[in-house]
Amino acid sequence: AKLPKKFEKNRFNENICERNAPLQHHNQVLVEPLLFLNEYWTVMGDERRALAYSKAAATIKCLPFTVTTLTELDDLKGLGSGHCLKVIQETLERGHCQEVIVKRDSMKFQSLKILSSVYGIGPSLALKLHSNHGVSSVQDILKLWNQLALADERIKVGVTYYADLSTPVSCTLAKKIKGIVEYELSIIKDDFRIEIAGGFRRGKKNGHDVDILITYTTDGEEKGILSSLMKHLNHKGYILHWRLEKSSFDEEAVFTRSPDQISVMDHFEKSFCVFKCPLQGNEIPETERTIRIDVNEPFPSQEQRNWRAIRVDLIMVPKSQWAYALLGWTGSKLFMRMLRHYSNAHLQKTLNSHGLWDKRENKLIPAESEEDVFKNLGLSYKDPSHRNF
Ligand code: TTP
Ligand code: MN
Ligand code: MN
Ligand code: MN
Repeated sequence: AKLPKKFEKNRFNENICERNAPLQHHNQVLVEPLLFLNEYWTVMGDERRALAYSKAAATIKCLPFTVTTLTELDDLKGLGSGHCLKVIQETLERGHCQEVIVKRDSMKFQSLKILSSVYGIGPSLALKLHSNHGVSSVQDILKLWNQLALADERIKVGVTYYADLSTPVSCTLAKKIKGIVEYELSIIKDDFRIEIAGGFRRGKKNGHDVDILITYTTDGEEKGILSSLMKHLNHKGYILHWRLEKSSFDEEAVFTRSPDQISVMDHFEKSFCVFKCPLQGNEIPETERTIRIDVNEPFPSQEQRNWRAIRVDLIMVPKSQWAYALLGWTGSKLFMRMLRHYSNAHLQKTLNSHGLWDKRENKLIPAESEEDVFKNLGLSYKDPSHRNF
């Protein structure tokens, strides 16, 4: 096989955490069907299969050249068992994959995709609504609202603001939200640090939400601030809905009781919010003027509406955990999964958003910055823009 001279297969395979996954890569056509199948199985509730496609897509994203023949992929780690390769082969040969076309048209998939995109509805509830109640759309949820008796308050919010919440959030709006939070914090107590994490920090132009991390100069100073911040934000009319989660961090519980668990859940004090974000006239996207769903409490009419609903995650972090929290909340989810596996299986250390635990020495390894975290893992530093696995 003719591989570009610079590409060293052994190095590429050595440690997958050392790969670089940029947003713009060389194999858009190949990655697309793999990402679709990842989405398909996520929506259908088969996480294991979804993960296999997500890993295969990530491997292709990291290649520094455009794949033209299957032999160029021989012996590459991360492409999974035969099925991912079949999808790749067919895409190389025919420019598309028949399985994707068939699955894309599946009514069940289309219904579940819409349902699980509603804030508060996950894949399992979506399946229940579809199979037991014949629900296929947001309109169906509205029609059957009383009968379905959905207890989770978030679903009501998710349905009410469905059009807004399914419109991508721009980087500009993310920064506007950050500015609002920053201002209210500065009134409460100075000397904080605030950072947008998530996809925006990885260089994405759009996101489904805004992830905001906050810390103060020393551990403990952050106590009580988040409730106070929510009071201020509510008072100013910035909040449509929120759910506060108390901090449940306990060193022993987090690091020693289930050291092998590969989980994204963390124990920070946080607020899952739906912001009422003020808009300038030119910031109201065209789509919002046409798609709108009215429930019991309808929107003000479009003419009056100078705001939109945006999902915002606010996370309060004790200073000593900041570096690990920033890494964890910057993601991507697959990158963090890879790092946790590597750390656990190859270093005998447990990594999560609170810290890095040395299982042999039974102690935490401190870090001031993300650079420190990478050093502690024995890896070279990776810029957020290369963490788009
Ligand atoms: P998301 O906001 O779900 O994903 P994203 O920002 O990468 O993409 P999008 O543009 O669609 O918003 O999660 C951001 C990161 O936060 C992700 O790497 C997982 C992490 N995370 C935690 O660490 N703990 C949590 O409890 C949750 C909900 C997310
Ligand atoms: Mn996000
Ligand atoms: Mn989020
Ligand atoms: Mn391994």
